[in-house]
Amino acid sequence: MMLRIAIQKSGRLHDDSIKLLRECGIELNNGTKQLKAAAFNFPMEAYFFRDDDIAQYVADGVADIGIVGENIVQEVEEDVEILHKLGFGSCRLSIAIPKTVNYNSVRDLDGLKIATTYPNSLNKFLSKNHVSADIHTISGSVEIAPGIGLADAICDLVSSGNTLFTNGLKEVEVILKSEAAIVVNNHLEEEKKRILNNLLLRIKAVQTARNNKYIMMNAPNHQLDNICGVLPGMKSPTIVPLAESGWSSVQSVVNENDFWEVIEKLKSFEAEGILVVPIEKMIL
Ligand code: PRT
Ligand code: ZN
Repeated sequence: MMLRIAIQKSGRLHDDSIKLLRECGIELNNGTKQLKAAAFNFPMEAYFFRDDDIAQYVADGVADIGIVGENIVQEVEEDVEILHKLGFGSCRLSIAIPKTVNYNSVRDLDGLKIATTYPNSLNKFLSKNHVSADIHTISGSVEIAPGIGLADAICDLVSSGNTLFTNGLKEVEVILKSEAAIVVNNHLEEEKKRILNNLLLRIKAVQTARNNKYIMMNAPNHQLDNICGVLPGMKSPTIVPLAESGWSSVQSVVNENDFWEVIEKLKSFEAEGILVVPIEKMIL
């Protein structure tokens, strides 16, 4: 039995999707040029599609799971479950207007013509806010629509904001925030669920490892209590005596977010020779 995963054929999510699988120990055979590729060390088969089709193909059972932006899942309104967020492909779906136009509230969108490739998401947002605007669905290059007189406003994905800026537009409403996620067909067989759980365990191990560092240092014994106080570790820090009496080697795991703060405190507690190394996998 194989778990069939849909991945973007090329584009912003492709490389990170392949990289994530590789970090999970899953290598795809015969590259990504074909429509599909088998994994040679995991019961998985990858299918390569346009991102717009992935949620639908997963809902229809063409694939069992997929890696796709939440923005697509929202837009196509297919019957799939967003199971796990992956931390890449972050963006937001926003409404933007020419920067010279005044904007006070969502009411200012009333009566405007808004160009978008996300008509369903836009429609939902407008209805929720009791705004009636004319949604103009186009297939690409949304950002040039106001400049060429095709629309008064746009609704499009934004990440850095550069595209809006270079087209003289300003972001006025954020409709949704999105990142790449694992989406799943709602009627998976038990055996496929088992493979999926195995994959999820690996993905979580990779994500946890990315957020943590392994840290080693030498410390005078009279400071060990202080040092252990700032180093929670997985259970508690490992302490090994050094050959030189009165000194120990302390080893632990530190979260990326607290990292510099912890280092500062360790130094104030006379820690020396601090080594920090990346963790490849971390299973809690
Ligand atoms: O061929 P295919 O249909 O598969 O690819 P595509 O060209 O439709 O999609 P692609 O590869 O551009 O994007 C795939 C997914 O990446 C999207 O569905 C989002 O989930 C995610 N993503 C993240 C983005 C962006 N950031 C993004 N900035 N998708 C598109 N953009 C575009 C946006 O449409 C606008 O044109 O980038 C421009 C804005 O970027 P900034 O940085 O200038 O703000
Ligand atoms: Zn697309």
